[in-house]
Amino acid sequence: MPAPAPVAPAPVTAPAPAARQGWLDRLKAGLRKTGSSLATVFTGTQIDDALYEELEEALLMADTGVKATEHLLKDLKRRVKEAKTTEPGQVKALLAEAIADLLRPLEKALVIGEFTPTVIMVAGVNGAGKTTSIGKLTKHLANEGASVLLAAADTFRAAAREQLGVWADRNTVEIVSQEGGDPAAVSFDAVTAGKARGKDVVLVDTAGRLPTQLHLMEELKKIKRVVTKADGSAPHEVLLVIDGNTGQNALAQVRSFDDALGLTGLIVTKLDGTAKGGVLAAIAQERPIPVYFIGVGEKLEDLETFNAREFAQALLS
Ligand SMILES: Nc1nc2c(ncn2[C@@H]2O[C@H](COP(=O)(O)OP(=O)(O)O)[C@@H](O)[C@H]2O)c(=O)[nH]1
Ligand SMILES: [Mg+2]
Repeated sequence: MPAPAPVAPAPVTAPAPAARQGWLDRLKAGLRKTGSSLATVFTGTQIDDALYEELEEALLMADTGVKATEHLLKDLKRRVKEAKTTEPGQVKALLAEAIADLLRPLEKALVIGEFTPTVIMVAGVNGAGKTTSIGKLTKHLANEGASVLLAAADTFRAAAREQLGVWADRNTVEIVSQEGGDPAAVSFDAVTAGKARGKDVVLVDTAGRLPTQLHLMEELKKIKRVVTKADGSAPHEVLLVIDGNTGQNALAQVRSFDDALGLTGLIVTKLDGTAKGGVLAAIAQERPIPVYFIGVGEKLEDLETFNAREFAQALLS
């Protein structure tokens, strides 16, 4: 069998404008809980200290964190002064711009095709949405013509292997899985197989763990080392999946996993129905790791590329 032609390096892009509009509506709906308390701040008739105090409180309640809240208030006051704004409604629009500017460093596309395969390791706490996001991402990649191999390195529970297997079947991609196997060994086999079979992407699903479970964090480091043994340039991406509902706790996870593994990107899930969507601002302020994708639901199409302006506007719409 001839080796498949390598895909040229390309960002995993956003869908066509019509589909993007549908996504924007879902994003707005998803962020409504976070946004509604922010929006009520601007329903008064004056721009006064009370407005800024209310805004500070609303930002903190949305888990924006003290530092990012301080930064946003200062930046907003400067913008209000510059624009000589007198309408609270206009202040809201200026806040959207301030938030977009703060979040912009998080905007980055996941690029595949530079390496064959591009090896992507996925980590996070239990239930954050790792396996679901991998399933959605596989679909995304397959749509763009990339061949994907899944590695079931969450070997603790049979159910976890089966869950990934369902996503593999649904997307008709291959999976490397081993009953009761060692997660590092499964990852090694998958990367080796990905190279031999000329796959474009190998996605490694790992078991959930807390940063405080030091032996499990060591295991994760071992998986990373062993992946490098299978392919000297891998892993090309180390992604952390965080549950947007966990607010400031998610920020703590970003810090710990980054210290342990050196993260290259984030996937933020469950932004639908959360009142803590401000956490992205806290991440931008304190540990600006690119957000490749955000999730606003359980369906396949509910994972999309992150855009700072869209996010800020959806938040304050
Ligand atoms: N509402 C919502 N649920 C999600 C999202 N992403 C994942 N989930 C759900 O979260 C639960 C845990 O997901 P799973 O992928 O198994 O988490 P894992 O333990 O990190 O692999 C499942 O019920 C998913 O359907 C999201 O963006 N929004
Ligand atoms: Mg899982």
